Amino acid sequence: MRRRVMVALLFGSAVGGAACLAAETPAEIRISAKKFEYHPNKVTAKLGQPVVFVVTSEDRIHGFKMPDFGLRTNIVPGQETRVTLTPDKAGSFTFFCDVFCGDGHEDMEGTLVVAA
Ligand SMILES: [Cu+2]
Repeated sequence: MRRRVMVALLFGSAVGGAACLAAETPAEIRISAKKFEYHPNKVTAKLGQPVVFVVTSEDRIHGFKMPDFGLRTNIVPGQETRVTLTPDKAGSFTFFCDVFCGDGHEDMEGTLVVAA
């Protein structure tokens, strides 16, 4: 009887610990870039909740720029680039490539929707 209570207590605290850990880990938004698009090109986040953009490139160096949040990085093939953002405003915001990558570069963009 006593042993059963111990097991229940241990299990309970383990589950509680995992839930706590999940709450502290920012959500990952994975975005892959290639001439001349991002995939996906529409992503969502929640106001005040930190997210990590994990961006990769399938072909060459691209840029990832989101002026509304003062965010930019290069996306280098063969590596994951991580950028953290805690959106402090709601709405639709454009991100785009700012490293010239050929004809069609100007159309290389996507949208972040921040829900309140
Ligand atoms: Cu480009």
